Amino acid sequence: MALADFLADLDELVAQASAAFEAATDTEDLEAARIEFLGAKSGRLKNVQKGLGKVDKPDKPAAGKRFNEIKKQIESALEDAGKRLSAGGAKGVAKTTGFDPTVPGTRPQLGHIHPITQTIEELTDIMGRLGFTVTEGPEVEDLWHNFEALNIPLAHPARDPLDNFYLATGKMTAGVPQGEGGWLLRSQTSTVQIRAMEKTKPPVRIISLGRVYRPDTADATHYPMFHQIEGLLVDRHVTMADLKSILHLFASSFFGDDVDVRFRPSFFPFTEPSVEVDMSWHDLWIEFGGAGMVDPNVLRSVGYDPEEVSGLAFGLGIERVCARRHGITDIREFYKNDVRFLHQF
Ligand code: FA5
Repeated sequence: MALADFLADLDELVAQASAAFEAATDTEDLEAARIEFLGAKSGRLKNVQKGLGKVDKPDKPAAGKRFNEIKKQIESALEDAGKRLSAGGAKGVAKTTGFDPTVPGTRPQLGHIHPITQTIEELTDIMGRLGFTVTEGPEVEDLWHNFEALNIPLAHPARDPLDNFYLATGKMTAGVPQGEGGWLLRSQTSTVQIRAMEKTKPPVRIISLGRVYRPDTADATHYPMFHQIEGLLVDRHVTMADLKSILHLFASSFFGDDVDVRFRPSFFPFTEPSVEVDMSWHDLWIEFGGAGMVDPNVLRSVGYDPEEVSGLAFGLGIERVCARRHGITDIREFYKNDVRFLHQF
């Protein structure tokens, strides 16, 4: 092979390699060009090198020298192109692979516990420390547990179909189930008092937290589905003083020491005497629920002897407790599922 041909091949190669490296717009392009020209196995420089062996013997030193020069030129053109691309910074890299390890990661969006559930967990914890264990009851309830056993007789206005979600599972008259098999969505967690006492002999010290349903029109303090926490303590010598101190401990554990609890005389068929429970926190009194001493008729309905034991019971609205704690003025916010609202808790 003539020296001139070999040198011409080298010149062409360096021109083409430099052009390819300069044309590379990202590191992938550049790597492909590197492999094409400098690839160890079948790169084009390697192929031209094979021609070196065929150059006439006297011309070999000159050919070899020129080959080494060209090789260096191509390598430095590659290096320059690499520097040019990395000077483009994160942008250049991101364009090539779609991944830039220098950019801070985006945090995955994590859901978190709904404020009502958080409140339920906290109330459970507080009452647990006062020795109350959690009992659950069904949300679809029979008439015995929702009314009869709670001393709410058939003609009582609390049974009005306008105040209850009856299920049309049997014979209905004027929206009210007739006979034994009537069912409804429970209107209060007091049903669980009965279920707990039916299962155990005194002493009883339980709480129950869950959903209840009433056809109330939704407004700032009412929702047709809401949550209550029910508490029941039955033992010898339980008094109103115990009721008040338990509710006070409960309120101060949840709100802080600057909370006040007051009782207003009231009426519930299943407690005697009965009270409305108000709590004041930061100078604002709010009604949280009802309470009282378990009516002897209720104790009798589950086979307890009211001469032997007495009981205290209370039922508080969890939405109201949670709203007051967080300064929420409309409980409907809890159920709009607006994540901007829910993310605050
Ligand atoms: C009762 O439900 C009784 N079972 C409470 C009770 C238990 C009394 C044990 C005696 C012994 P009342 O209907 O007042 O009581 O409801 C209690 C609380 O539930 C209310 O004070 C209020 O905080 C909450 N509440 C009632 N209706 C709604 C509603 N529609 N939406 C949100 N919260 C409500």
